[in-house]
Amino acid sequence: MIEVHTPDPIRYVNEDGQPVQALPGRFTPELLRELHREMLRAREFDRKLITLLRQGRTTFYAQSTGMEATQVGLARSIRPGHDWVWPYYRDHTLGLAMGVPMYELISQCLGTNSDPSRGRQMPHHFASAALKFVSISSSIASQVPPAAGSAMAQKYLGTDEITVCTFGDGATSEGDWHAGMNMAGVAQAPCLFVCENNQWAISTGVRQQTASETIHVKARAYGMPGYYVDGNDIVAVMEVMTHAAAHVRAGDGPALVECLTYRVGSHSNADADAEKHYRTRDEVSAWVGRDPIVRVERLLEHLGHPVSSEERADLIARTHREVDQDVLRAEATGQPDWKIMFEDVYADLPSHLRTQAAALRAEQDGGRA
Ligand SMILES: Cc1ncc(C[n+]2csc(CCOP(=O)(O)OP(=O)(O)O)c2C)c(N)n1
Ligand SMILES: [Mg+2]
Repeated sequence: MIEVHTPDPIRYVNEDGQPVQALPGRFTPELLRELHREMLRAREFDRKLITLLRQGRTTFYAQSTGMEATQVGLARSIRPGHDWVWPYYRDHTLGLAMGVPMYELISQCLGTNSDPSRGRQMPHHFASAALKFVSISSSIASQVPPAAGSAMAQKYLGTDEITVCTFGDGATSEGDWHAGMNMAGVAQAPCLFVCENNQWAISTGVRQQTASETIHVKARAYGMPGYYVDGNDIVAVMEVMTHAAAHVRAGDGPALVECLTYRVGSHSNADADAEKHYRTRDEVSAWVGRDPIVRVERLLEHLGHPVSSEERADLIARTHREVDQDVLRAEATGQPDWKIMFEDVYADLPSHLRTQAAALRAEQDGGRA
């Protein structure tokens, strides 16, 4: 039985990889290895994308290093392609684990012709129509009211789909967050709200963010259960998330899960290095010591199924090759033509956009048009 509103985060495995309560039977060494592979793939994706950023091949990226257990664990607890997901900008690890092809994600980051949004979205703000993974918005918490609306529609239509809405700790101070939580609560709509509490909102620490003791306690005010989980323990994340998703799918109303984790790297390339000014080296290294990937490695070792250093190195090399090949393939498709800026929104272009398109054409053609 998973308890609501626990004072401490629910946990199954401690930092040393030792189970602190009986591991549910489904966590076989095979499954744990699979989860380990997915988390490590996402970690290496982060590493490679930061290199691309430094090379100037993309212009924005927000890493999820340190938060892999939260995002992979969530992906494993819902029905990808069936449930609707309203994510936020740090959720590429969730997307990859749900099955967004790496090529598509890289194409979006590079804004090439192979990018489904064809360069018209901010880099790293991808979407997947096939997986019902809604286009990411940079505006904090702006996804929360429409996610509540999406869940209300599901209830109205009587489907067994649910809506999943993710956000950071900082998002919970936005008016949109409260409006969306309230609407979902009143309508008893099937929405699973997931707070990826990485304890910082750029330079604002979570203690400056709210006077509430925790984030999950806020669920009470909106008439839904709140769960508190160790977001660096993938076993705990999957157990709690599966339980909360079942509650939501059963028609028992929305739920909030707060995953306590940590953003190990900088907020984005916008504050690379700046984080040295707002948090201590000791705090960061304490959380590096609680790495979710290392925790699964230690657990596997404890269970007698260690991941060998060769296996680990091979997995890393394979991911790097995959990224390298996808980057070259995406870049070979070329950059979209400027004209597509004016396409796909209006059937008939309004006059002010026609004027702008003509002015741009004249500029592009050096006045020949
Ligand atoms: C409405 C709005 N206000 C401010 C910002 C600037 N901003 C971008 S990211 C961010 C921090 C959000 O922190 P959190 O929700 O905890 O997510 P995290 O980045 O930590 O994953 C802020 C304030 C924004 N994008 N949108
Ligand atoms: Mg945060």
